[in-house]
Amino acid sequence: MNKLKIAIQKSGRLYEDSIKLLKNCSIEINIGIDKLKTTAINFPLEILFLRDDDIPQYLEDGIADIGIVGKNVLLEKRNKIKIKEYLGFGKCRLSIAVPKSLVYKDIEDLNGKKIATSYPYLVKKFFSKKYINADIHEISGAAEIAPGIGLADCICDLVSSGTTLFMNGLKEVETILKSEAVLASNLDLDSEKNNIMNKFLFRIRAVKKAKDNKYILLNVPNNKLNKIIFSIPGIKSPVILPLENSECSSVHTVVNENDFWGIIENLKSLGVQDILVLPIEKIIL
Ligand code: PRT
Ligand code: ZN
Repeated sequence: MNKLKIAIQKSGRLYEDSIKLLKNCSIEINIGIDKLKTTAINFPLEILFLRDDDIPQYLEDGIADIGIVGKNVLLEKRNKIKIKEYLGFGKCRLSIAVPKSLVYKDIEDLNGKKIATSYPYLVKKFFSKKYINADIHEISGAAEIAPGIGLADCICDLVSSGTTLFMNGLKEVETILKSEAVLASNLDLDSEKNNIMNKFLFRIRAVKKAKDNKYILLNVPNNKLNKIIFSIPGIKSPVILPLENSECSSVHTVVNENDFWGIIENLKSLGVQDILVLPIEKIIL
């Protein structure tokens, strides 16, 4: 059987979560010492370990069929490949930052400034949309030190916690892109590889859905049952089971992480006390 080749980052910020994603999809791999490539034990998948910057080109050339990479890298590189799924990790933003001491009113203040970045294409596109005329200076990394050593007036780089900017005396003033890891694919997969990718995507979506939801169990007095069920938006109708205490029932349902605290507060205000919350491993709908 043909195997689907997936490219993941060899080491760095996306490595651990990419491996965890395979594991959560029940795909077992053994990582050898050389860590160049490996084959999954129980799924038709070959894993190639690469630098993240190389992944888009490998996908376009068909050396890898699918790959996990930051959306920031994909949009900067502009290879002919397709985003199949957003993966919810590696979240960051591509932002412009200026020295803290600079009084910044609005984007017009960037006119005529020299800006250091590893994302020249995205920065240029952003400036031309905003009619800003700035001097873009391409560097390959560590943009945050550029203003301090006199290389540039400001920078455009990835930010997650903001600590690096803070430590370098910089402040974030404009966000030009919100990014996260994505699963991207080559445009011309044959039908066999396409089938394997769809099976993999099916598992990824089940894992993602489970992560976004919680399973809750609560004991409810029967006279409040209708009111309480009405206040819980579950995935479908909740399960209601009788308890030994004939005045109460056990209600089981699934709630979305985003609605979770609101629902719990609501249930508490309705007098529900025993609430059990469980993580879900996978949801297949
Ligand atoms: O060796 P290789 O080329 O494969 O890796 P790399 O060093 O180029 O990339 P790596 O591992 O640093 O990042 C891989 C991907 O992770 C990026 O392309 C993003 O999609 C994503 N990501 C998420 C980040 C960050 N968060 C991030 N904070 N990538 C880099 N950073 C850096 C940023 O450049 C800055 O230096 O972290 C610093 C800022 O972090 P905070 O937390 O201080 O704001
Ligand atoms: Zn890189």
